[in-house]
Amino acid sequence: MATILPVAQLGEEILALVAAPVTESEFASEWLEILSQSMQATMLLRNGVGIAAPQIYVSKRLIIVASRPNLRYPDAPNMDAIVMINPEITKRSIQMVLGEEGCLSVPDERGQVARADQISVQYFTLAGEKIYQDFSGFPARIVQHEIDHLDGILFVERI
Ligand code: K3U
Ligand code: ZN
Repeated sequence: MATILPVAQLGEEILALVAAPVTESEFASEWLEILSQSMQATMLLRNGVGIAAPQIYVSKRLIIVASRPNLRYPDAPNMDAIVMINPEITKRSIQMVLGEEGCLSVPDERGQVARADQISVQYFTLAGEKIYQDFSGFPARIVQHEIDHLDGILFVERI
């Protein structure tokens, strides 16, 4: 069974750091597998739709994105959780959209954030396979929010 991890809260130093890339020797490792399972279990327990490694006190470039329909985004797609390692946005639409965000690290606060409506992302899987994938709407918003965590940025700084 995966371990539920504590989530770093607003004001803690780790959330302001730029996270280090996952190295080639870490791909396909037991450590990365266990880390991603614990992140996913923690995200699900807290009812989140995403999580980034720095939020559980690991300053590494790994995120999980798990869109599902919710009160604010009833038409959001129900996606299997995607683990993205060293994700990079390679293209973003000029079109920006305002949408509500929350954060497991910022309790009881929601806000309207402008994000690119469509993005192209390059990332690696746990096995080290390089993936190119396009996202739009709510999933694109989650990806941008989580990559911000890797760069030490919280959504409240974008309101
Ligand atoms: O499910 C949440 C939610 C909040 C506002 C609108 C829609 C859904 C809880 S907050 C959440 O899941 C964060 C998780 C975090 F903080 F760990 F990254 C992800 C997120 C929610 C909404 C927009 C973008 C990202
Ligand atoms: Zn967050």
